[in-house]
Amino acid sequence: TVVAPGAVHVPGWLSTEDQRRLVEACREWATGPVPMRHTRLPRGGVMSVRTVCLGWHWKPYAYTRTADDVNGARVAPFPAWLTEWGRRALADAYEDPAAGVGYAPDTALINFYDAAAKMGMHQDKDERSSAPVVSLTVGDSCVFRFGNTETRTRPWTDVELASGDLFVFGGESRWAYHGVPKVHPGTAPATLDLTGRLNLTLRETGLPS
Ligand code: MD5
Ligand code: FE
Repeated sequence: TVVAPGAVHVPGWLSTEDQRRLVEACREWATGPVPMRHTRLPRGGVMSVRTVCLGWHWKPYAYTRTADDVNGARVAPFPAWLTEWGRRALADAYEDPAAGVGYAPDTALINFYDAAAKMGMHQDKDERSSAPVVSLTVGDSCVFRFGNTETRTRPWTDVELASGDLFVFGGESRWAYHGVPKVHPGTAPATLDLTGRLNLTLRETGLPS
């Protein structure tokens, strides 16, 4: 479903097997060199989601290779199989085999939402690349709020994102305000053995490797 120019929602994109693989990988990354945790914001706030990053560490509001606020460790590498998933995601969402060619995401932000977690309306503008963001959801479903590029207020479109869904944000949608106002607790497929929602976003930072 095309939600806006460049913004495409593909429900049920991940097979059950791939969802399980992703949950298993997230469990390992969550206890990796820089453990999953609530990010502290420079103005004193604490994010309600818990985050672990691959490739680059997202230190609000910049990317670094190490997480000095935690333990100074270098983050786990961005795996080649996620690059392949990202290329396949773009080709499928844009129904164009060429759309994924050359896509080279170098960071993944993995956000874990418990029943109370939310993400306020924001733009993702810490990347210097205008390449699309690939978003994958596993676990509980949620309300995803897709806004506009001008303001963090209406007009917006609320979309239900469920386990296995793909969302691609490219073109002008890359810079739209967006957020997650609500998670639906207990809606994860039983086979995942997961309480809560995991969201992975694949991005190109545009930074020198
Ligand atoms: C989530 N995560 O569901 C969302 C999915 C984040 C974040 O917002 O920053 O970790 S990513 C949604 C996204 C990315 C880039 C552009 C747009 C949406 N957009 O234009 O709507 O946890
Ligand atoms: Fe975002």
